[in-house]
Amino acid sequence: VASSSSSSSSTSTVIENPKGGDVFDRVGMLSQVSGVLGCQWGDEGKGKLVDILAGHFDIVARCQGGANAGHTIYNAEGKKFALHLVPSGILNEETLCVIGNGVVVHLPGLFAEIDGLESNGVSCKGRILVSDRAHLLFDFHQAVDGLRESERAKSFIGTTKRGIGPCYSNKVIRNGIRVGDLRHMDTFPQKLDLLLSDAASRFQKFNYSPDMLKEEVEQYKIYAERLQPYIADTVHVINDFIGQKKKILVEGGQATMLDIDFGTYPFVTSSSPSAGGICTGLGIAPRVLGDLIGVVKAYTTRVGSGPYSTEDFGKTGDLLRLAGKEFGTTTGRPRRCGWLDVVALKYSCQINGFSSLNLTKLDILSKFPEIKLGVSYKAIDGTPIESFPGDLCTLEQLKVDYEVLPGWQSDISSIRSYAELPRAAQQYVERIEELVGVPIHYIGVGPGRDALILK
Ligand code: 2SA
Ligand code: GDP
Ligand code: MG
Repeated sequence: VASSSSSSSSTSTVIENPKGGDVFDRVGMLSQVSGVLGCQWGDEGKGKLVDILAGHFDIVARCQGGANAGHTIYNAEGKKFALHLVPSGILNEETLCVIGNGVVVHLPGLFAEIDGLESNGVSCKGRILVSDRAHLLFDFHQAVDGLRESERAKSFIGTTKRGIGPCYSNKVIRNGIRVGDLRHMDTFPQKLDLLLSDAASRFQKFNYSPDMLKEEVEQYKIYAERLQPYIADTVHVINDFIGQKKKILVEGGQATMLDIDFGTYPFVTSSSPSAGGICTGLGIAPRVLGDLIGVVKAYTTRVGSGPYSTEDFGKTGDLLRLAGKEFGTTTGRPRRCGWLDVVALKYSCQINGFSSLNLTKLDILSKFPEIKLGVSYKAIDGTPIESFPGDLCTLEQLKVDYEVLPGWQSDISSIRSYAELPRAAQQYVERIEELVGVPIHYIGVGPGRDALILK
């Protein structure tokens, strides 16, 4: 989970507020129930913002996805942590971390993550709750993920092979096993047998034997005992906290463009990483949702297959990947890179109703003499496309119109106030705000906790 970092990460958590007053004025004013969600195709830097905001919230909760997520954060000493299931509030000692009902939980992975955190001095005892309604993701789901991908031949999705789709499939066809089922180990073998037999009948290459069931059941008896103190009715806990006026921060995994409904289907994940997923994945009523912060990288990256209109296959893409260290946190896969897609960002803002945005990795654009913004789409016959297309064919064929802005070509990574940013960097930020109609309140200029400008 953790490793020491050679990056220029922070040794302090102090963030200057250019408007004066307490450094956390703005952050402290966030709504009682707030959320941090990805605007693009994931890896925008959600984990970093959640880690920074966590000190102002009583609970940090995950509502969807599973160990496909990879959130990289740094502690005050600059030590790097890559989290997958554990919410990014865990480094803040006062914060309770909740894994909600909408998450799919791979117990061996969760325990490995907890062990890694504990061995790096992060206490998890009494600080993590796992919903009894969350679905269990078994090793066999990961095997099935691989088998399904190999069946798709050339149109593979490029999943993380963490078993996410197969586990959500079982949830939806209603033969899944939930965390709460671990309270009843007498009926567990029968349930698991049904699940494994189902997979075996579907996939010839899936070897299922009575020994396999026996071994898995024995293993899960041990896991059930270990998990026992973590299991909770998190719907009740969260709503109780809300009743006591305590603050909840929701951490999204993946992002809107990978949403099962709104993303570039079928090249999406199997959950709802957009605003609706907060309600269904935690049991939070829509009317108590407050500020939602959209996290958007200053350029675009995507890992896995599927259309992405501003992808750059040349030098720009390579330079962004190299400068931005764009490799998957979970799988290490190189991320596809290109300029910011404003059409997709507007669509994401529409779906989520973001109150503000966090523009991340602005420092990575410092290398470019000019910077492009993908501002509109047109069909191959030149007809303007007014909204983000819902069908793959149109998406794959469309052309993007770009606006070209001047670069600033100077290192901005140690700048901590908006006023000190080069004018060209400010113009880039302000042009995005103008095109999208949502204010950018947070600007990331480095991976460390302190590398954040409040605007
Ligand atoms: P899955 O595994 O079924 O959810 O894959 C379906 C698609 O969703 C994409 N996906 C992601 N995209 C970006 N980041 C993710 N997390 C890791 C990270 C990814 C990694 O933080 O870097 O390490 O490769 C993530 N999780 C899922 C996936 O690429 C498929 O396109
Ligand atoms: P997440 O999945 O959205 O939490 O993002 P990831 O952690 O997968 O990927 C974002 C990467 O960018 C991580 O390595 C972060 O440490 C890093 N990062 C976040 N914000 C910034 C920033 O403003 N500048 C730079 N240079 N790196 C950043
Ligand atoms: Mg990530």
